[in-house]
Amino acid sequence: MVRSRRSFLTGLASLAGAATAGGAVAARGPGAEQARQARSDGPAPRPVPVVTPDVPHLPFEMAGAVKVFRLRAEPVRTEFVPGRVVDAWGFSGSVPGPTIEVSEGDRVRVIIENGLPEPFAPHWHGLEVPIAMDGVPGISQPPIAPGESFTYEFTLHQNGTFFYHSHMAMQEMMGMIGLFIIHPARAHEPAVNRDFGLILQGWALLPNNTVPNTLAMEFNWLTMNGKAGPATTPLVVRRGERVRIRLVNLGMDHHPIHLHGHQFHVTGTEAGRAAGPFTMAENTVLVGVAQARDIEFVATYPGDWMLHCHLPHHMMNQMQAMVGPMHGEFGEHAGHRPPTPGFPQDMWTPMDHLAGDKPEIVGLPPQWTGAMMGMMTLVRVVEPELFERIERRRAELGRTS
Ligand SMILES: [Cu+2]
Repeated sequence: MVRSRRSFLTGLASLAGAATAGGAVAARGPGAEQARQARSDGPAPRPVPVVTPDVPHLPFEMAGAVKVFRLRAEPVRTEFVPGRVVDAWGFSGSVPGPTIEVSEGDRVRVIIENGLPEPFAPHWHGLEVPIAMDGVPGISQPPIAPGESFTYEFTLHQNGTFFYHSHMAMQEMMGMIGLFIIHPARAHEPAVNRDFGLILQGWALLPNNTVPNTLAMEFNWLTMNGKAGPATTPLVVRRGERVRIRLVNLGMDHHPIHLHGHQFHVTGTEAGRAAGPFTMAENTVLVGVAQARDIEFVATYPGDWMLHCHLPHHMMNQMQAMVGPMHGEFGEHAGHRPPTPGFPQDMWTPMDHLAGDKPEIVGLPPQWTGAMMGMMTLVRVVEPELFERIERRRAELGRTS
């Protein structure tokens, strides 16, 4: 039987009980539900499923007690924003690759097929697995030749934010990474109501080229889950909910990720859950290359809050095309010219048409896209009514990621 994303969610939800009763959480204020759970002698709070906007989950089937995943490394044509076509490499039709979501204690088998035109092997970043399963070509195994496959199998005794990626450096820069989320049997406390995963990537794409230049040292497209602002999908939460966002970086630059309007705590790294208590509040966390950072906060303040890399060049799209008098003459912002011709400092570029009509942007004001570029998304802290409206629309569209 093939287990879909939906059946995984159902399984988690049936275990979750009160942990997902978000409406009650909002009604009682920040942290109330978590505090109740901590005192309760009832069923242990179970983790909520992770949501990875714009990236699908990888389905699995059961072979006895083993969860069997099939993953194909292959070229993937994608778009960072509508119309910006990119010939990247990814897995099973997605860049980044589909999210593998499992639980501590699971026995997993991943059958990897190499659909690339060159040899390849995938590494399980942070996982403590037997050396034969480590995925390092030439060391732990021969590279997987084009058209061939290799089967990895191991038991998971960790939990946290992990990821898989090609262990060929230039293939990493073609996009070959995916999340590997391992939930604990019992949710870490205080339990979160929402759990998101975002992969941070940088790309070098010359104008009129669709193939990333993996040798370049200057990066002009910066993405979250394979999308650049304003095509990133906002993270929508109810006011009062406790939220976890898992940030993973694989590329050539480090990214200081900043959240507006709230303070958060870093509760985990690429090695799993950090030891509490978490006493250092921050609103900007540096996510270095090959690192993961889990941040958690209570969404206290209603509003549409930016979550973005704070490196100025990472807050723009294809920056060389924006320089000088070219900027401001075309498209939606025709007629808006920089106050000083020849200087690129004015980056205001409304481009609402690039955001589409996805449920997660319902209610945003016209021209909300004017400064939404690069490695940037929104955390929308909304009241229950708007939340339910967005969820209903997502359900109508069959959206689960
Ligand atoms: Cu950055």
